[in-house]
Amino acid sequence: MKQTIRKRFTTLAGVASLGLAVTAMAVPAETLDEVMARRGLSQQDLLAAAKTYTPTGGRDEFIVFSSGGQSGQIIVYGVPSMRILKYVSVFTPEPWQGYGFDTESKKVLAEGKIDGRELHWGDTHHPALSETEGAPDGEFLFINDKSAPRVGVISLEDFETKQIVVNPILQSEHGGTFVTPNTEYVIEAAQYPGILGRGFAPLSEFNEKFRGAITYWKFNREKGRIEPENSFSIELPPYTQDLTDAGKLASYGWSFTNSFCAERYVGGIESGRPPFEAGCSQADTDFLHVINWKKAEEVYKAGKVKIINGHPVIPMETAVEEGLVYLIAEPKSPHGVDVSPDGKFIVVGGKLDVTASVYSFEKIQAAIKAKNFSGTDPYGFPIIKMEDALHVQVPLGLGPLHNQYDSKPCVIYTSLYVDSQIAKWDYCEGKVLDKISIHYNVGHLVAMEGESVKPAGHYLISLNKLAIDRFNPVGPLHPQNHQLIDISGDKMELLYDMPIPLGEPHYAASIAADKLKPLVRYRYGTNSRTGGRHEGATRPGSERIERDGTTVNVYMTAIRSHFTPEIIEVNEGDTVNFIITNSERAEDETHGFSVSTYDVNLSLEPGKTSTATIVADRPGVFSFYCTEFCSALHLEMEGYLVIKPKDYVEKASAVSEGQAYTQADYDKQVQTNVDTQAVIDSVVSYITARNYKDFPEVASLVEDAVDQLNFAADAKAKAEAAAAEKDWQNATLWAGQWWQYQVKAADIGLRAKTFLDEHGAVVVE
Ligand code: K7E
Ligand code: CUA
Repeated sequence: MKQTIRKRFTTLAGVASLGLAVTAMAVPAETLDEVMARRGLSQQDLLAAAKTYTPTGGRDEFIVFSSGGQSGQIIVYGVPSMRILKYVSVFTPEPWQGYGFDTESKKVLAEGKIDGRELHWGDTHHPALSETEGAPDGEFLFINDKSAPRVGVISLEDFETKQIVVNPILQSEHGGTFVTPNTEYVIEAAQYPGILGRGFAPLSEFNEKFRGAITYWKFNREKGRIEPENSFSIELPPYTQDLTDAGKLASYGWSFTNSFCAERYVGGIESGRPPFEAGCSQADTDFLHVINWKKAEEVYKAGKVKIINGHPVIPMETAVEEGLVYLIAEPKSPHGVDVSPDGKFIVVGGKLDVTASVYSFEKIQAAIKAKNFSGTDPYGFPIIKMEDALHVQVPLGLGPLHNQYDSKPCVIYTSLYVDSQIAKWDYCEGKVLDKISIHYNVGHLVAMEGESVKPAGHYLISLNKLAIDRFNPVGPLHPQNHQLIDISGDKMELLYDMPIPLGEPHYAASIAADKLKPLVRYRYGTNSRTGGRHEGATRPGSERIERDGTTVNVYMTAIRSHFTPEIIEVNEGDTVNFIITNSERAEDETHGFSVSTYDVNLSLEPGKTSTATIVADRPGVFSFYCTEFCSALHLEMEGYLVIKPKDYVEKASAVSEGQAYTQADYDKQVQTNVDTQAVIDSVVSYITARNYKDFPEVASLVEDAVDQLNFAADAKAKAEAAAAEKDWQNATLWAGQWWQYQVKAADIGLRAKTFLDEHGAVVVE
């Protein structure tokens, strides 16, 4: 290993001392025409490639947050490159990021226990970005779990899950998460009717006892948390509420929720009854729920609620009395409901119908004002006649599901599930403009900022349910297929297929990349899950092992390329807390921490403090190491957890080393270090002769290199002190450590130099 580093380092040093790297004139092996012929590519393919290909170091224009379906995660990728950037784990452990392994994130996952039961997955459907005045602001992200009624809160400072709230009254949900235009509330609507508060009633009492509901979770932006104590729900009939959207601008203060199975059918195929699918799609219409949440907020604040499982719920009678909820017939089994950018129209996809229905908010309000109702439903809610609320109904094709808006006025895209197509149409005039076939069976689609008051246009992504023949086969379970479509022209153009091997995508939210301002490093000693300082944050020099009865607290630091401490001795039966701070400031210098066979796995990003706890129930000598290839001596970033058996009797003896060093060894190492320093000096003068301060990336690399050189000076002092004592063993080893720090400093320096060369730095006086 050492040999290799020395060799590589000499090469680097050679380049550095030349001052300029030599670029060879490259002769391409094939011409563009030859490549096209060999791979069978058309001009159109080439154009599509040019629209998505992002050269090394290039960045994307938009960032998409896609639901990860059954994985309980969120997939983050860039558009137009379709490169996956991250998985954000919400309801499921994710080892790489230590989520569900460190104590801090375990606490977040534990918030998601339902009635005391730990859940190991989530069915994520609808991510929603926090909004300011109806446009995504890049601060927070929310997502629901359909299977267990939960909502996750993610901060986009670090793309980590900070909170999971459990809905106290629902059994399942689907119409979440959707936010109101200033993220006053995160909306979560029920799916399958149940007993509010998760109690029991026989299915024979379905109409009387089973209920739906919609929850308005209060979001506190300062704290970055949902406040369950300031949240409320509205009780609804057992109509199987589905998707939701919040009104905006013209319809601010209102929200809209679909439903299916307004027939309130209860299946029972096993006893000879027709199945749910028949009974739930028999009637021609279901109900669009039109809800005045602003007024509901007042009713809740006035205390006109019943408390179910500790949570305030506005009862149906009150909702009727106060005029909070109106129903409008909508074509049967609809799916998406999407409010237009100006808030004036609400578009509902028919799913089992061939039309999309455009409702006018103005007409709805006029009907409410004139009390122009066709009657009430069995629970007393007034019903607005469909024809009184409709602006237009447009036949689009088979299975209209979800809608997204373009930057062009009146232009909307609707997925056609059965036809496997996307329709582009004009919802003001009610006419179809274009259609494109996709592969296959599209569910949701996402246009860039396509649900905001000001959609960004450019791209549309089709989130497909099946991939069938699009990719190399990998067994019966196929990857999902996200298809990128160019919508900048009159005709939609398919650009790219992206397979995702994680879970079914439902919805995705998108945002202009420049609105995101994530952290590069944490403030020193941050508990990333609370955002505050970690009580166990440890500075270099104050690492320690503290025992309190049978609990051992190990306050550690991690930095290239060692942990302090490295040898940790405990007794069988002890509880050991490893509280580790990554003391790096350098960008992307993440360390991992694992303890063999003890299921310990931490991710320590620069500045972060994380904790892992084990009960030392198996005596032995357990290696621990860093799991991220953080530096040339990453493999040496190791240590031992010594768990002494209960009956072990200590024998006093020193560590016996495998190698003895002499003065000659010491002198040789010192000579290497002196030579190395000369190289470092030449790199430093190369950098400082240039306008490096104009490049923040380089300025922080220089900061990091200075840190390493300070560590080198410290090791040098230790080496020289040992040499003065003629302790050649320690003198040689400390001189070696001095050299390690030099190598890191030189490595960083060369990275900085390359950056300056590639970004046109100029010589300054
Ligand atoms: Cu899959 Cu919005 Cu849950 Cu439609 S949902 S596809
Ligand atoms: Cu730290 Cu590898």
